[in-house]
Amino acid sequence: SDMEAESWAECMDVAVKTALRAGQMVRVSMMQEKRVSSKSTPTDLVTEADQQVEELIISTLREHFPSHRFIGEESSAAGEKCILTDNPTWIIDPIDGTCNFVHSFPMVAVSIGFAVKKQLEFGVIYHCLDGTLYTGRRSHGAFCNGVRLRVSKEKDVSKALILTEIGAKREPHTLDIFLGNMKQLLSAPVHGVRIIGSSTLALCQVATGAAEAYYQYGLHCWDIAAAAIIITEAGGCVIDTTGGPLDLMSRRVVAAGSQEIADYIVQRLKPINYGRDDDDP
Ligand code: 2AM
Ligand code: CA
Ligand code: CA
Ligand code: CA
Repeated sequence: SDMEAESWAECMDVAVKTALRAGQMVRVSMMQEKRVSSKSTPTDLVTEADQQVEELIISTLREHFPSHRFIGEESSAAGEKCILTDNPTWIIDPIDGTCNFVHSFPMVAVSIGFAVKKQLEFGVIYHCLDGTLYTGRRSHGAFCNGVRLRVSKEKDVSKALILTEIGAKREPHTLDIFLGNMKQLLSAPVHGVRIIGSSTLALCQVATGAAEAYYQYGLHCWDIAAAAIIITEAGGCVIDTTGGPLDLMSRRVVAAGSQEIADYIVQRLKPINYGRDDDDP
């Protein structure tokens, strides 16, 4: 209803303010000494700041919207099911690019997505170090610092700049698939491949048209929720790596400016199977 649409706009205002505050906290923490530990593997890093920033975001949002549900990377226990219900749900990555954060490599973002009835309503991504704010709201377009975003119209993969990431799992088998996919792209040949260390900021580059596509296997719902609505609203295509519709829990995504380049990735690259976010633990 109109009243509901109105209230989601209010949620988005709160999301923007909260992302800016969280981003400020990330900037400050980045200049201080970091306490780093690892989670599932030695390269799966987490810092005190990840937990503190998530705590700030969730407590702020919960104060405004006590009946809503919250899914956040650092409050989702390892191996625990991550279930998206029909209830209004906030999907939060407090620091996307933790490894960058640890090294003070300036590609770090706060990502806040919001879904109702499992449909994304809006997303807010704040690039903490250059102060760029990306937003997208269903049926209202996508913006970067207030400027309307449009994806690249390029259809030819040999003229594409492609982005991906390397996850924390580095088993020989997954590395072989990763390298096979690299070889496929580099010999297509695409113009270039970039790995910037932040899934959400990489996805924002697809939304602005600075890159033609992004693909990744192994990410979680908090890595894609906000970005998916931003790219869709910028006219892009966000799908599952099987070619079907995006499934936030599938841990796979292909985002592209054009269907043609998305199809190329679906057809020519080999997915790595990491299971689902909502798998039984
Ligand atoms: P994070 O920094 O929030 O953990 C590079 O590591 C990018 O991929 C980051 O955006 C990171 O998010 C994300 N990422 C983390 N773990 C991953 C995994 N297992 N598979 C794929 N991407 C992952
Ligand atoms: Ca992480
Ligand atoms: Ca992330
Ligand atoms: Ca994170």
